[in-house]
Formats: sequence, C-alpha cells, structure tokens
Amino acid sequence: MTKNTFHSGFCVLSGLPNAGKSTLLNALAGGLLSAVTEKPQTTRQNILAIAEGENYQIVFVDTPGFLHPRYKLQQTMAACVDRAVGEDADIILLLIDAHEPDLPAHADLFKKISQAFCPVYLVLTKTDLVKDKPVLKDLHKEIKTQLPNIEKVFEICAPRGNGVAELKAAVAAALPESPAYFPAGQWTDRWERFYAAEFIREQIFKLYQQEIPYSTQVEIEKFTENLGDKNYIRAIIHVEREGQKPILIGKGGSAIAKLREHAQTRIAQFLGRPYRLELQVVVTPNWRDSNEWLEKFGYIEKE
Ligand SMILES: Nc1nc2c(ncn2[C@@H]2O[C@H](COP(=O)(O)OP(=O)(O)OP(=O)(O)O)[C@@H](O)[C@H]2O)c(=O)[nH]1
Ligand SMILES: [Mg+2]
Repeated sequence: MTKNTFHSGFCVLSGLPNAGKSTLLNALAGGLLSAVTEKPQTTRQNILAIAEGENYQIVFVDTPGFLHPRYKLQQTMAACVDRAVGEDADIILLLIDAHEPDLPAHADLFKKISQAFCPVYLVLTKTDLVKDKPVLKDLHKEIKTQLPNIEKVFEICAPRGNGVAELKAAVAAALPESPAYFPAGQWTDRWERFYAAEFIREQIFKLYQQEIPYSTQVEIEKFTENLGDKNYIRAIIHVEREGQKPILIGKGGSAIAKLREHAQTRIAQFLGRPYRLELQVVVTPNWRDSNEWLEKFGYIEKE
C-alpha cells in the first residue's frame, strides 16, 4: 500500500458460534455495533462495520457462527456464511477460540475456507484464557497443516484490545486497490431500527435461559424520530409457543420489566439519545421454520 493509492474491500470474520467474532468486530470498528453474549448463535445475519484510514476503507463483515442447520432460520444463517466467505470476501479472518479450539468441529468450515480465492488469516481469540502460551504455537502449526492457505496468524484478546491494531493494519495493507465502497463517515449499512431490534434480542440472550433466546424474534413496530424526550420504540417479541410467553413476562411482569430496562439502556447508549421502550409478547407458532415469517423478519430476501 503506497501513500498515493486507496485500498478498500470486504474483510469477513468467520468461525464457529461463540468464537468471538462480534467482539472482535466491535473492537476493530471501535464501537458496540454487533450483539455479543456468552451464548452461541447470537449473531443471525451478516453485519457490516466500516473502518476508515487516510488511504483505506475496510468493510468488516460479522457472520453468524458456522453450523449445520436444523431449522430454516439456521439455514438462512448458514447461507449468510456461504455468501460472505464464498462471494463477498477480499480477505477472510478465520477465528478460532484458542482456549477451546475443538478442531474436529471445524472440519466443514475448513473445507469451505480451503476453497477460498482470497487471503486467509488465522486469528486465535481468547488468548487471555490460555495460561500456557507455547501451546498457541502448536495450535498454529496444527491448524496450518489442515489449512495450508493460511497466510498469517494473529493472537488476540479483543476485549482488552490486545493484537487488534496489528490485525487491522495487516488487513488494510492486504486489501486490493479500489475506491471506497461506502461514503466517508458511514460506519454501518443498517438502519437504527435494525439495531434497536438487535439489542433487545441481545438482552434476551443475556437474561433468559435454555430455548427462550433461540425461540425469540424481535420486530420493531414503531420507532419515533422527532418527539425529543418523548421518543419511543414499540417492539413485538415473537415466541414460538404459548408456554414461553409467561416465562418472558415473569411473575407480575418482573422479567420483562428487567428486559425493558436493560434494552432501553443499551439502545440509548448506542443511539446517543434516550428512548422509552414498549414491549409486547406475541405467540407466532413455528416462525423459525416458516418462509413467510423469515421473509417478514428480513432473514430471507423478498422475491
Ligand atoms: N475471555 C475472553 N472472552 C472473550 C473474548 N472474545 C470474546 N469473548 C467472549 O466470548 C463470548 C462470545 O463472544 P461473541 O463475540 O458473541 O462470539 P461470536 O463468535 O460472535 O458468537 P456467535 O454470534 O454466537 O457466532 C462472549 O461472552 C464474549 O465476551 C476474549 O478474547 N477473551
Ligand atoms: Mg456474533
């Protein structure tokens, strides 16, 4: 990369569920753009975060964790990974949890990435949890034997920022010469209402257990813009079964009150202005397996 040329392109973050993709995306973009929770399968769609330098623009793409689909929603998640890794990427970051690498579980993802035409960098995440550092070098070697097209290796701890700047610089240097894909100053391709829904869902992942987060979808019904202090968001929380509704609401409404409070804080933090949140729980049987609902929720493109 020379001073007089501009470089731009798509850098795809791929890996198994819970590898730390969204955490790294946020660290690379310098903002809490993508939902992060301790539960796997938090991210359901590709999410862009745009990072700029004087002579580069990197479009980072967060993807859902790679998995074998069991229902239609998961099929759409797997399709997001296929599209990002197979078509969009100018460079692929393969994220592997250094603490619990489980390489056999990566077999199909490795196969997909081995067919990529673009550079692939291995990123070992959660290195703070690895006490015996020499183990990391053995892990590099083992992964490189299985995926010879890995060009570079990085060890990071995104929550602390360790290794993040070096990784970003390496990605910027590897991007093709190209004009910027997005106008200067833009840092995402999504609307505010998408993030409102995403952060309510994030808080559901954090506050509820077992199948509840996976059975839930958040739909924004109303999002006011010009009411100042009186701005509000009305959201519908779809669940799959009648029995899940009382769990979401809790005794005397205590659980949903807590959700409302947490989500309100998160949304205000992201949007930089307060919003009152109104939540309603609705039973939408089988939405995860319904093309019609998945289309309505934006997981499938409208024909
Ligand atoms: N200790 C430690 N925890 C981390 C690190 N990076 C991520 N985590 C945690 O790992 C969990 C999963 O992180 P995410 O960023 O949501 O993982 P993901 O790969 O986006 O997960 P999916 O969206 O479900 O595919 C969260 O609890 C993070 O706080 C790290 O470097 N060190
Ligand atoms: Mg994620």
